[in-house]
Amino acid sequence: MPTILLTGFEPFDRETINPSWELVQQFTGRSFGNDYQVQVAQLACEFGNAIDQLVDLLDHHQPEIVVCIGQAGGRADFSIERVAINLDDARIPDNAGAQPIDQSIVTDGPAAYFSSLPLKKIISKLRDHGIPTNISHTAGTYVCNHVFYGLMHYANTHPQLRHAGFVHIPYLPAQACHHPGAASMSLESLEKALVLLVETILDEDAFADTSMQFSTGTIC
Ligand code: PCA
Repeated sequence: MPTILLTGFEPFDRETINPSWELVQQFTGRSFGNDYQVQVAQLACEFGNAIDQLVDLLDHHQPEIVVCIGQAGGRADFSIERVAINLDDARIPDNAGAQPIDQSIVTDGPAAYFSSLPLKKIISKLRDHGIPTNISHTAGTYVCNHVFYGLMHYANTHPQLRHAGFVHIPYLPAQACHHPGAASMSLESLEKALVLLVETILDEDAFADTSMQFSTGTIC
């Protein structure tokens, strides 16, 4: 039975919840299509350990599809990350107290990897359903980018992992109450977005459509 692995993170930076884990837990025991079984897991917000946990999960479940999800407090959109870079540069210590600065994630690894999710199709589908979403060109340089890079590095040598990527999500409303002015997104909207995202990936298998000709680029 093919597997879809969804991961979220434990809380970090004095938060008591992490929206990514609140979201991913909603998918426990679910399936998609005729036979895609979902596995969910929580990753530690720790450099090194988080990738070790992820690699154990990948080796164990051998998923075809992996979407790792993390909190991006302050962002307004459901953000599909496009690129993971080979760099740790932590503004704050992780949950184990580590604070790597200007370090490679994989020594001699490529500078960056691109997501293998059908980004434009996902954006288009979610927008059609009224969910504020965008492609992001940086997952930062903290634990989320670290895990994203580790995931794509693994995918690079495991072709059976056909679609892998990372999504950053806003605060939940309960968190935004403690960050006046910060954007938030309800758990219901996040759940709808993630269902549509997975359905779009599965739909991608049915037909190779190259017609998505719209830009989500930025100009500095
Ligand atoms: N967000 C952090 C790490 C864990 C999380 O949910 C990040 O964006 O790096």
